Amino acid sequence: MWGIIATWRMALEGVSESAPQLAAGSAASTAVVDAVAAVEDFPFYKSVGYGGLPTENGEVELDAAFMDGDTLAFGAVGNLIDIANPVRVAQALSRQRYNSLLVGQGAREWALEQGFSDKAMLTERAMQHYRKRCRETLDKGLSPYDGHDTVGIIGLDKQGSMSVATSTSGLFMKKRGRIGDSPIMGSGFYCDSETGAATATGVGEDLMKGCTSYEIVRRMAGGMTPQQAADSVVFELEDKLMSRFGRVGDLSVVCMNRHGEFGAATNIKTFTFVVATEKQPLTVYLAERHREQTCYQPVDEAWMQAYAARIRAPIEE
Ligand code: SD4
Repeated sequence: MWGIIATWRMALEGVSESAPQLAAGSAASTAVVDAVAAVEDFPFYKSVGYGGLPTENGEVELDAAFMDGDTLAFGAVGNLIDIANPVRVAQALSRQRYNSLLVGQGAREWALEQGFSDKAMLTERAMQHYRKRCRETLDKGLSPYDGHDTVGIIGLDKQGSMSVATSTSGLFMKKRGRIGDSPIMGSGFYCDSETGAATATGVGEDLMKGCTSYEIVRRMAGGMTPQQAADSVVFELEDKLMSRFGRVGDLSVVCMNRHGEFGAATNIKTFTFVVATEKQPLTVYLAERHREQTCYQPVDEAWMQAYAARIRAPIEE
């Protein structure tokens, strides 16, 4: 059995290249890292890698992670500036015995020492978004944190190995130095080939309160289906935060077990994910919340076209 599942429609191109490779027997680690790197490289995805949206200081600080479900080795970077593919740096760190999570200047220096390319990650288009948001925030008092999306991809290969990788520019207009859940093992991602893997997207500050990805994997190990684990973790965390913290942000997750069965859960209106397995052709699903349960259906052609137009539309400044 092989399978791959990813947060958000933006993963489609990367997943469509990695899925046939998994079908042909290649390793889950390569499949997820290559698919995430494809999202990082695409300039029109404004929340990951090149073209990602900046901090309130106008700098692009990127977070990424990789975890190998066979060995439980992980590597992660936070606030990485101007390195082409943060996810590849994270994977390289997972091969080190120590220093698994590096941030800021130290992460950048290590990446350069290892031969990763220096690349200016702030694009003119991202700056247009930034200038527009600065003005809107001044005019209308908008929350600077609206708008975000992290790519998280889980792979299962024919040898039974699983891996997960994440990458994000984090929340738009975040403070310099702020790190979300995406490079934090157990919150933004977790993977154990003996059970399965999970990855999250949404407001990192809230996802971390539930150690969301670890908790999903733990529930799958306890016998829940991936869908039960995803729904129960997301909705219990939402209820808990509403009653004890008084508010809750966006929480969305995808997961897959070692048999290639998958689940997705969200507390928002439109969460998309991409999945392909030996049994299921490549599909983009639109997930919606129905009370304490997440339902999903494939997106239609009109949706895909509207999406393509939206991400490339000129930004009116
Ligand atoms: C963060 N979880 O930095 C990320 C942002 C995100 O969908 O996923 N947005 O908090």
